[in-house]
Amino acid sequence: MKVTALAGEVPAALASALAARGLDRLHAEALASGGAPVALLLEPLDESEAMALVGGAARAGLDCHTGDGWAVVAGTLARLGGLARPDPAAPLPERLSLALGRFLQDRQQAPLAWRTARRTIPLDRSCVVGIVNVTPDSFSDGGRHLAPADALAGARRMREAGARVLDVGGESTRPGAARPDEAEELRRVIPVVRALLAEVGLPVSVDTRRSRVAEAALEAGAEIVNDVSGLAADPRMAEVVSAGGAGVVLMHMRGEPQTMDGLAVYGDVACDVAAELAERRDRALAAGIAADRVVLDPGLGFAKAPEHNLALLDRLGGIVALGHPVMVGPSRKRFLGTVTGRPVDGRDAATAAACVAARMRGARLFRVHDVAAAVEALAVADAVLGADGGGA
Ligand code: PMM
Repeated sequence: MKVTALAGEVPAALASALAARGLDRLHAEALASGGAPVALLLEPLDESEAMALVGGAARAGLDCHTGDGWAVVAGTLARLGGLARPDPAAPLPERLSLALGRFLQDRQQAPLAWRTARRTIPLDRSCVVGIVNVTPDSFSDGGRHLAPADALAGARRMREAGARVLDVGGESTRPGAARPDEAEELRRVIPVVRALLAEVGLPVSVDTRRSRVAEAALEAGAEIVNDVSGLAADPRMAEVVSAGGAGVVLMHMRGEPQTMDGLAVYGDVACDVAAELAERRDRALAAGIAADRVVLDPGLGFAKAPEHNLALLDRLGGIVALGHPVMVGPSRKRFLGTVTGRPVDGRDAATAAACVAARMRGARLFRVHDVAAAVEALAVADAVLGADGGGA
């Protein structure tokens, strides 16, 4: 059974009100976290499970709406905890209590750090990931970093501007782009990974769907694998990530970059993407990748129409609730052009704004081209959230 969070909000106001009235801060935050509103979609359900849920929700003081094979339960986190607790007088069917227990456990993990092959990256403040595309045809910066010397100069500027990770990619994943063969991808990526490690000193992530490229980059000293296919494109990828102890970004996409635009059909995009990412995450864990190495990404622009990207940013809480740090990559993408009317090279302010919107909904990592603009905007967002006890 799938349990999908429909909303997740910050109970910061409640914590502040309690703290201002004399409760110590930790106690106030613990109480306030129980007051967080939650709305869960549970499906598929059979009739007896739906009946049990209606009764259990009423006893726990939760709203419950049911239909053919599904139910939505809404209320506060504390009351949802009450529903999930075993009640000997009226036990919930096991499938239901297990699914609710898993949801509550995931949601509580709220990791504030990301383990990679070489360190733990703290995420108590926003982490900006600078994009180093070594491709001749990437949609926004294609060709700019093709020579290792140029990649290095760009990466140094990103470090000065506050990037904390560099993401190196040798394959353009824009819709319809032709794929380089493996040898060509290796030839583009590996010298740049080596040069960045030797000269820039930031953690390096490799943006690839090929296990051989990931493996060679990890051997060269990279510590994160950013796989836009969510480990689906190459059957050996999960093993390589697991064996290398690498951090991994599991991004949501459907199909291939060549076919994805035709697959942007969703019933409810935020629910569908969260559920599909949860499946990718479960497969990664089953392959031996440790949970604290996993970051999730909604894949803005990948099998998404402009309105899907906006809905995903607004309802990121459903992905955050899966219990892993969340990355977003809105940088210069078409949906920002649709909103602002700006061409690709005029979308950095819009990118920074999208990062802030995502930060307010709980994202912690931001993959961008213009690092300076995003770092500055996110410093303000972090300060605003920090002012209320840490935020999402
Ligand atoms: N977008 C692109 C490439 N890689 N990786 C992650 N994790 N998230 C993204 O949104 C993402 C990505 C495409 O953009 P680019 O061509 O400017 O790199």
